[in-house]
Amino acid sequence: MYQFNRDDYNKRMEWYQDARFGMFIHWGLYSIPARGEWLRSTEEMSIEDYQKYFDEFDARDYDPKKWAKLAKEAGMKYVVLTAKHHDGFCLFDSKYTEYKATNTKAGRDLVKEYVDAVRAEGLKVGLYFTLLDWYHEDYPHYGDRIHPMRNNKNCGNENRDFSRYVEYFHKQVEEICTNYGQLDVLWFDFSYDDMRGEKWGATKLMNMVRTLQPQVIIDNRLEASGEGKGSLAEGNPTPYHGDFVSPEQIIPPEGVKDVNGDPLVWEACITMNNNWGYHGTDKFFKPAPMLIKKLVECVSKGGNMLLNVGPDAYGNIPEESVEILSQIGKWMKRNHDSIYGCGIANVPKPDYGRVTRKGNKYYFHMFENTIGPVPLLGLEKNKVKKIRALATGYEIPISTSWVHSDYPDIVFANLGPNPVLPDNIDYVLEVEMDD
Ligand code: H57
Repeated sequence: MYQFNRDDYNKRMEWYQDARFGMFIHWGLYSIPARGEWLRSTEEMSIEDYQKYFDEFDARDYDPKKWAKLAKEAGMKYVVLTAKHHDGFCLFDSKYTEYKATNTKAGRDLVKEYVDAVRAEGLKVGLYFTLLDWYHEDYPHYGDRIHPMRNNKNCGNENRDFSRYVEYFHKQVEEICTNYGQLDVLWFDFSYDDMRGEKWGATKLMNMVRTLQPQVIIDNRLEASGEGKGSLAEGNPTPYHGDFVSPEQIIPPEGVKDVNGDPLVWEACITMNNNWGYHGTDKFFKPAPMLIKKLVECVSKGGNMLLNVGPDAYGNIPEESVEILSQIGKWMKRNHDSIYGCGIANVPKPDYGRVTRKGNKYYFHMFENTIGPVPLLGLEKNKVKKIRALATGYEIPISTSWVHSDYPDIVFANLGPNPVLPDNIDYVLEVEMDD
């Protein structure tokens, strides 16, 4: 039986909290209609009408080595791929269903190739697995809040046996935890209404997962969001509590804390445009400079960012995403010391940006310049050892200007006469303090 242990937990979470930046990949049959991964639900589409995408799916350009390289070059440390999304279609070769990539024109286990490729790049391997299943006949149809057949009276639930469904998906999770070597992240999605906790057989499921993959890091979605923030603080979470909080499409305004106000581990998952699965007309991509600042925001609040891409029908990551990732990578290359292994700095947030910290190094992220010398709030004046421009390593002097004589306790940096920052996205000052 799995028993929570604080030391094991801290150890398990080390790489994950150092990593800070990962890639989410949503890919499946829904990438062909290209109207988002929920189209079966939003359009109340039947399995029969969806079948044409199964018949067509050929993964023509699928090359997970390319995905992994892209993630690595963007500075990401881990990748999470949808092994199965709500439509029930499996990218992996499950022996418990026919509804899988192996039986399409793709004709092979796509998850196998993915885990190999991601590992080969030295990245941590994550798999997403949905708790919902709109294909399985024992999953509630009529009257469920989101099932495609929720309004179809002919899809009543009289002959459905939910326990059969639970057994089915537990078996699939067992396959995932058995057939692909060591997994680093397992991302369950999601609980709602009474579909939560023991309804999913959560204790049994987690005991199995923890036995098969003792080191795997698991999200918190076997519970509904917001549940269980006290239990980790008290050291007696439910076995299915999970290892991190998973805010979706939001960066928590004040980070995530337990009932005692102590920081919890969290990861914000964010789409690059406004859809997880490939979307043909959603071109509302977040600019790279914005995403860099949002990553910094996550780290400054003690969290990770899991940034999504939605490969197209053939398996190609959209051009827009590739371009954005390469811009992020360019910044990361010079500034990753202010991200990896960093967290909450416990100094006031400056007007011009944010602060991250690793041990005795503070990273002052400047999203815009100040008028005159740059205040480094929260630092003890006589303990500053040196200040460097992180991207280039050059020395930044402490300011001795008369203009801040009214603020004798604040350390100011002197960036020189140019009002334009050398990096107009995020110029990072690395401040090393005496131990
Ligand atoms: O896989 C991606 C992301 C990581 N989670 C999935 C999405 O497809 C969506 C999960 N939640 C979305 C959502 C938004 C509003 C509520 C759910 C009944 C229960 C919840 C709702 C309706 Fe809605």
